[in-house]
Amino acid sequence: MARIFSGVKPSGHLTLGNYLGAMRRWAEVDQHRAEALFCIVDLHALTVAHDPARVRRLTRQAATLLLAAGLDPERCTLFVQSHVDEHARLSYLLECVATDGEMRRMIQYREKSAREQAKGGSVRLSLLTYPALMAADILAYGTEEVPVGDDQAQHVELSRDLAVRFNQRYGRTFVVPRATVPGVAARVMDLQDPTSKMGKSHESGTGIVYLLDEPEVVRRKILRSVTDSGREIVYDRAGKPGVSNLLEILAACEGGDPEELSGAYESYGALKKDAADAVVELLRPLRERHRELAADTEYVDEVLRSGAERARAVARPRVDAAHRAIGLLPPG
Ligand code: AQP
Repeated sequence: MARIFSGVKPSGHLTLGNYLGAMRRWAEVDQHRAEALFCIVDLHALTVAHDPARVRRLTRQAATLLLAAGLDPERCTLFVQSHVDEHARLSYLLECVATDGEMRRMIQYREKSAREQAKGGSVRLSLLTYPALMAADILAYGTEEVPVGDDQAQHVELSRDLAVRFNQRYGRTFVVPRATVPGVAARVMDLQDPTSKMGKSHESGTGIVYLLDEPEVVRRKILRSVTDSGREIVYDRAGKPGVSNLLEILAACEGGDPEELSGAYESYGALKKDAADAVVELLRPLRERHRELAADTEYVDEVLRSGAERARAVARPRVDAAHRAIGLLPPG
């Protein structure tokens, strides 16, 4: 059985992008066909200015939403990254294998460090090094597949490079993973700026559909999404980013093909209305289940506790092996 690992970062409220790009597949497909581990990667949320109480709150909220989305603790392992020390233990070893140059080439580092500087803040060293931690998240589990949105493909590529380099230098220790991205909605774009990814920590709240937005709010955001110049409805991500984004969202909700769907519409208004209806219906059961689960924090905490225990048992032997392979004397 294939081993799958993926994660979500509690750096903001989860979005439609997180759901369509990652979470939905984890629940509907991945946990049924593989030995799957899903993680709330809270250490990654500390790489930019953060409020400690908010990160804690968002961590539990993300876990609750993942369960509401259909992750089943009997079928997969759901846990919090900081509860399993092996991630940080392995991350340092991978920093000793990675180079400064390859870290600086990461697009997310370049974009987020520019954003932090534009806000007048300083750039945390962890923002540069976190791809090594992400590689540790993946490699610690002998992961073969990493189901992610398109924006994370570069980081998975780096994880592959580090696994290969470590194995060549110190002996075969890691499985070399690969990213899998969804065919549709691999990169849901901001409704107000369809040339930028819909990101949970971005400022433009009206361009981002949050999973816990009220249905009227979801509808309003989609109906007010920016449109491209010209009136024709064609699927062309470069030339018509606004309409293409709506077509992708609708296709992802209904299981269709964005190009084929474009033929069914003659006006932006009709497309926006159908996309809004489809997203509201898609999110309705998730919101309802979330409301039930949010009232039972003890259950959620117990899932996370036993998930961490299982994850630790899987990760520890490989991380110990990496320590030995790289030259560290095991404790007596
Ligand atoms: N807009 C998106 N379209 C498709 N997939 C997306 N994902 C995120 N945004 C989109 C996928 O969701 C998973 C979890 O994402 P993450 O928590 O690691 O966050 P991120 O992708 O780094 O960026 P965010 O959500 O925008 O957060 P910030 O603003 O803090 O960087 C991943 O598989 C991701 O690909």
